[in-house]
Amino acid sequence: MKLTKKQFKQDFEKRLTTKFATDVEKAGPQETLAAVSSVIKAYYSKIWQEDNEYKDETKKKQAYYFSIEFLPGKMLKSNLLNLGILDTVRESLSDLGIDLDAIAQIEPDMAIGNGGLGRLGSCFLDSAASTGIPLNGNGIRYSYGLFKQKIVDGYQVELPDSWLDNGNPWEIRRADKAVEVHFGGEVWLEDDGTGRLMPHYRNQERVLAVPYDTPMVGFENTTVNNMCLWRSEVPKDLDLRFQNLEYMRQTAMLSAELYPDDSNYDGRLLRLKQEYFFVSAGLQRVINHFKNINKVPVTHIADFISIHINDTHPALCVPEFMRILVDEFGIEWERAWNITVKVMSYTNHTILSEALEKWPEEMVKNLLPRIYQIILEIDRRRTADLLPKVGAKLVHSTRIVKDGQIHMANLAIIGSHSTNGVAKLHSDLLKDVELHDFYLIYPERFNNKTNGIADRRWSQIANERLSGVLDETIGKSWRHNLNELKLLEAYKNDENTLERLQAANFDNKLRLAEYIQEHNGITVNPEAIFDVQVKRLHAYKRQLLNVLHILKLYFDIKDNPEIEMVPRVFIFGAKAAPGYHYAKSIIKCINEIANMVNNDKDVADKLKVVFMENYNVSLAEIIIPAANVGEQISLASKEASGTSNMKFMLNGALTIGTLDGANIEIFEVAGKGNYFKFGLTKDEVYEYYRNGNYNAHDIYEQNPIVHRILDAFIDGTIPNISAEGPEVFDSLTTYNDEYFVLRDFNDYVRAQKDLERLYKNKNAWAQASLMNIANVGKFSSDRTIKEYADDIWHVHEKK
Ligand code: CR1
Repeated sequence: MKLTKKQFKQDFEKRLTTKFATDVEKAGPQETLAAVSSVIKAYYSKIWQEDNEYKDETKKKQAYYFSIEFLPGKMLKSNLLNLGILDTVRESLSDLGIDLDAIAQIEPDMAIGNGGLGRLGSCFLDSAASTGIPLNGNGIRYSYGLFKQKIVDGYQVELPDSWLDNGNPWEIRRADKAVEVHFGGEVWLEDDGTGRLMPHYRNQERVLAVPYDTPMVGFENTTVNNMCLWRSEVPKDLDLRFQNLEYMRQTAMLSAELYPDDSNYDGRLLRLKQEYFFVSAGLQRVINHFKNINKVPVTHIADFISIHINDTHPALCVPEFMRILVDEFGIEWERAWNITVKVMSYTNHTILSEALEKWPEEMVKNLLPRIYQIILEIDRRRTADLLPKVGAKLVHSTRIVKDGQIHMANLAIIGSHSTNGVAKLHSDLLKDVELHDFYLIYPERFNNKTNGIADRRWSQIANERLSGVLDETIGKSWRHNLNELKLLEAYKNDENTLERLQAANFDNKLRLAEYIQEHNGITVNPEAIFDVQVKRLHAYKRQLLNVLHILKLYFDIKDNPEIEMVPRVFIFGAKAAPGYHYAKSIIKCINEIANMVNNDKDVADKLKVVFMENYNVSLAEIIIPAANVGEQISLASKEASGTSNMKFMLNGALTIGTLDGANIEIFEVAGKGNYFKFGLTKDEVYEYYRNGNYNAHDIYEQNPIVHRILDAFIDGTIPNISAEGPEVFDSLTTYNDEYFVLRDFNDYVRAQKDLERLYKNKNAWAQASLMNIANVGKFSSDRTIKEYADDIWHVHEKK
């Protein structure tokens, strides 16, 4: 949009008066932030309204991304950037003595997601809007987002994230579009007089679902899509019999809290309730909108909408959509089923078996009696249909209902026309191993969509220094199309460019060093290698492998304080699920090792270890641009894709990583010599599984370095881990090292040495860094979302 400084200042000052009864001089930072946001909202609202009208008039097909998590982070700068007014607003505010960056920093992160899965959803919504693809989000407006992590005495402590305390300037509450969602009670079927069986209900619990719309503003275009988040409330006309405290509490709880774990499942009823809540509310709204806009029979709905099931949490879309078509529109079963399969598509995000959702039949039956009947009927008809075609074995292994449980992934695959993984390796594993039986039955449904990132946030917003250098070197076309970064390759031997790229990174390191000084009280040397591992804490991600290597370096120094070594700062950021005991023990160990190393005089500044509290999207925006090295060291086959790996690459960090997830594709495009690869391949891992011949204890016995490092966990060398140390030690020895940490240790050390050697050669390192930036284009989520739009949803870009 076009905006002059004069206009903005006028709008801003007026807003301070009309909305906050104050002025530039007297306004506090919260008021300033609220007034700026409110003015920005007015700017995009017009575009939003027009785009909605355009969509309604053209009646083009739209896609809906159903996800129980989103992780947008802060929105102010991203909205400014996308509206094309970031510089104008920054300068205007600066004229008034206000620092935009300081104001932006106090906006709370919108953190209604756990990690990669939620962040991917937000990258997709950003990219869809920015490429003109009509894709809308549908989720839950949790009053409390992902917990805030505090480190107390080295331990993780969880504090509530009440992110809505000061209001949310971006959302619009649409009370007029509220719908009801029903739970429990009894259901029975009665002939409606025409021979059709219709459901009748008694004693159902009613919950009001109120939508809050948050705009997804496209980058310098006229598209504004919607992220609809549902809040649970008590219906205003509620029958007095239901108005008891327990019911009120439960209803409020429904949208109160994000489930703080994306990898373990402990069968909480509330979670199942949340899943049905946003699925039912979302589908009702989508279908209501379809009815209002299109004067065609609902049997044509697959030409107008696509519903995406993001991981299994929204898999109830399948039976709920069937319920609406069959019970409410009276469509005959077979026809309804064909429509449902056409409308639905599903993404799998992990092969970890503990994350595969299964719900006890009893629970589904009691909470969702009609949905339960529908699931049974889907399962019954499919079994009858397939038995003669594929045989009992395949039918059984792929059934939705078995062993007293409802298998949600099976429901999602069977009820949709597309199942995709999130990186080549992961999609292959789905076809060849994890979902092989499904692949035999429905080969045409399986496909791969390698993840991507909203590159504008991770470069233009998070790394203005680098962006500036890129503009000066290759022009600005890369800001619209990340593939244009390829132009940078021509400068691979240009010393001046290499220097400026490294200088930008150095400035970011200074910024991070300052943050670390302020928050951790640790002084780090900005000349050191900034070696970063930021992601959820999980055994399969192997933060522990990183830790063992740190201990190795520490002992090298202790043995020989004069040793030559490129100084290193190891930086961790990681939240552990509150109930994941082992992960929390690792956090404690990292913090105690950090204390030990950082305060050891022999070490001086050769080695520093920093655990950064409360890793989240906005902290990532400070850390990643300052990194030299990104650690992507999961056991091959376990990390479905990873997305921070792409963010590091975009910011010029080199990856040290295993052949896992999207690392493989990153290595392919970064080119030889520009990354550090180590460790078992997925085939080798599966070979061990087949043979059952991995023996971690042997490695402990036979490798003196490993022996010494592991002993440090139990012999008092590392202080204050008398409970956690033995736990870690046992996990690696007695319990045979589930994720092959010890098996990969030597090769990891080797790769780390290669890395150090390259870093000593400043020019060669800078070239490798440049090559990473130049070849990152593939990992823009603009590319990913276009593939979803073309291959799965068949929705089209606005021209
Ligand atoms: C995967 O672990 C992937 C993201 C987004 C995660 C990670 O490798 O990048 O999804 N899976 O696709 C997940 O959270 C519940 O599963």
